[in-house]
Amino acid sequence: MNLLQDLKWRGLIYDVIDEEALDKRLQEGPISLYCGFDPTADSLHIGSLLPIVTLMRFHKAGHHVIVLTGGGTGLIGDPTGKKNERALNPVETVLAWGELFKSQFSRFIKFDNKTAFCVDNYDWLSKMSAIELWREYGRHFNINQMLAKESVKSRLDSGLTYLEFSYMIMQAIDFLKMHQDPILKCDMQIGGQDQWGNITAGFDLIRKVEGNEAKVYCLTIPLIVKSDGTKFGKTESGAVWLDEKKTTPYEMYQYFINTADADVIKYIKYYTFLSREEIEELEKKVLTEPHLREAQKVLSKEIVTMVHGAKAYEQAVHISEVLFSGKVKELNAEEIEEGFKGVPTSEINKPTNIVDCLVEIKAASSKREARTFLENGAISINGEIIKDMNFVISSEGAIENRFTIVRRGKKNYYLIRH
Ligand code: 383
Repeated sequence: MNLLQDLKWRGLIYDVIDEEALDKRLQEGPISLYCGFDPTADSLHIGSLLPIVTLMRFHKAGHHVIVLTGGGTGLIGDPTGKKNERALNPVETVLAWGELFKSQFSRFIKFDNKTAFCVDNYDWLSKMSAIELWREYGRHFNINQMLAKESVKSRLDSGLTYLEFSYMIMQAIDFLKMHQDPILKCDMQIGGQDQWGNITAGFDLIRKVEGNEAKVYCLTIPLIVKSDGTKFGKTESGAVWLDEKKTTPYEMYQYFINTADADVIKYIKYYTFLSREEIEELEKKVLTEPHLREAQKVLSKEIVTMVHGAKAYEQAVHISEVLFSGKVKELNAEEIEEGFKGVPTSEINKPTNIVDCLVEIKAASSKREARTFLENGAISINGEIIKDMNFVISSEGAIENRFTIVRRGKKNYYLIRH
C-alpha cells in the first residue's frame, strides 16, 4: 500500500485536487507540503493533532514537511466556520501563543531544517506593505470567486468585515511564498475540510503567478464526527488540550478510554501508526469481545504516549486503576493532583470530626445523613471504610500529610487539602 492508498484506507482524505497526478508525484520523490495553525489560544488541542499526525505520515514516507504558525494570519482571524466576527487579540498575545505552538509542534516533528521545517508567517506578512498587498497580490483575486467561497458566502448576511474577507489572500500568499522559496520548495498544502476554500485560493494564486503548468497539490482531511452527534474533542470542562496543565494526561486518557465502540476504530486509523493488520485485528475484537475494550485501550495508549510520553501514560493508567479499585492509598501526591482535577475539593486546616467534615465538604447534606452514610459503611477515607462517628480527619492521617480522599458509595470522590 503506498502513502495515498494508506491515507485513503484510513479515511483521511476528504478532498483532493487531481488524485491521480498527486499519486504519481508522490512516487516520483519527496514532495514538500505544509499545514498552518493560527495561534488563537494558548495551546493546540486534539483536533489540531490530526493534521499534525497526517504530516508525520508524509514525513515518515520520506516527504518534506513544513509546519506553519500563523503569527500573521492569527492577527487577522480566519472567518472560516465562524458565525460572527471574533475579538482581535493583542499582537503580543498572538506571538506568545505562537511560541507555545512551536514548542508543542516539536513534540511530534523533529525540525532538522532539511526534511522538516517550522515557519511563522508573521516573518513575511508583517513586513508586507499595503501597496504590495494590493498591487502584487490583490490584482490576482477575483471578487466573484472570493464571494463564492463558503467562508465568505455564509457570512455575508451576518456581517463580514474587509479584515476577515482578506484572510484567504493572506493564506494564499503563504502558499505562494513558500512555493517560491528555494529552500522550502513547497508544492502542497493540507488542512481540515473547513480549509478547502483557503487552500484552493493559494492553489489559484500560484497558477495565476506561475502559469497553469505549476505543479501544486491540495488535500483536505475530514472533520471528525462522533457517532452520537456530539462534538469530538470536547468535554464538560472544555476542549481536550495538548498542554498538560490544561488537560492532564489522565483526563486525556479518560477521554479516549471512553470512546464509543462505533468510533474507536476510526480514531485508531486517524491517530495511530498501527498497521492495517493490527487495526483489522482490533476491529474484530470490538465486534466479538467489546467488553474487553481492547481497542479503546490501544487508542488511549497510543495518543497519550505520543502527546505526553510513556511515563505520563503509565501514570494515567495507574490513577485510573486505583480510582476504580478504590485503593487510593497507593497514589502519591502528584498523582492525586492529576487524578482529582475536577473532583470537588475543600480545604480543612484543623482536625475535624468526620460527621462535621462530611457536611462541610458537601458529601452529606446534614449531620444526620452523614451518620447514616457512616453506619451503612458508605464512607471510606483514604481507601478504608470508616464507621466510627468519632473519627477525626487531620493532616496527620493524610496522604503525604497533604490530601485526604473521601469516597461516598462507589463513585463519589471528594478531595480534602490540608
Ligand atoms: C494560516 C495560514 C496558512 C495556512 C493555514 C492557516 C490556518 C488556517 C486555520 N486553521 C485552523 C486553526 O488554525 O484557521 N486558516 O485553528 C485549523 N488548523 C488545522 C486544520 C483544521 C483547521 O489549524 O481543520 C483543524 O486543525 O486545518 O480548522 O498559510
